[in-house]
Amino acid sequence: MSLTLHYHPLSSYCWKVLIPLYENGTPFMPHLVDLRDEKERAEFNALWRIGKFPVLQDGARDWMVPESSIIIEYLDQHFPGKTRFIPSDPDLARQTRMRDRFFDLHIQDHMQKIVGDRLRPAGQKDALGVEQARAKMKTALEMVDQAMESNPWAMGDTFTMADCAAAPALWYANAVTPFGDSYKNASAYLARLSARPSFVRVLKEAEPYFAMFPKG
Ligand SMILES: N[C@@H](CCC(=O)N[C@@H](CS)C(=O)NCC(=O)O)C(=O)O
Repeated sequence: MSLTLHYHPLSSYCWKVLIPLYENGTPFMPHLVDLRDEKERAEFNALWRIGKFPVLQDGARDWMVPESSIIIEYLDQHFPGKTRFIPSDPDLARQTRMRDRFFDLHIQDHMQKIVGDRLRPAGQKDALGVEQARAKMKTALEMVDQAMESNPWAMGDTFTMADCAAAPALWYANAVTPFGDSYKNASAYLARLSARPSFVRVLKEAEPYFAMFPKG
């Protein structure tokens, strides 16, 4: 087995790459990194100085692959399975990457800002930043709700990398501010994602760690 995934089961961006790994039953060695542990953090930083997971290591090719979208591209290229994550048509591929970026940058990153603020010490909170993040996330959720009116998946009938990005982004956005009443289509999409066996498995494995999630 050549692949090692450095990850944490509660991390939203790690969920994004666990989904494609489980979709295709790609063999890999999970390496859980506890960033609260100084030694583990130092070892992980030695691998990737940015210090953010997921990071995939491919021992066979001697590649170290950070960044969730790039990891999915790498898996699609070198470990193709029954589910392909990037369409072969260049226009569809570009649209898929755009939608992947949309879920990361316009939902997931704002959600991280909101959750991250809960971990800040009293007196060092960023109320304005959180308010702005909430407003931007709301706009993006409205756009998802409109886009998902008739499609099962982000790119239409086919499950792609964009859906791998959507699953953690929408799941955690909904945990932060439940949107079932306001955005019916986005909510139905999240329900479809949550029923997908690869994501069911990710959520099940995260369950023992949910107590670590900072409450609002
Ligand atoms: N753009 C990166 C974002 C990765 C990221 O934000 N990871 C978070 C966990 S979800 C992390 O490692 N946070 C730890 C830290 O910032 O110290 C990706 O797509 O992989």
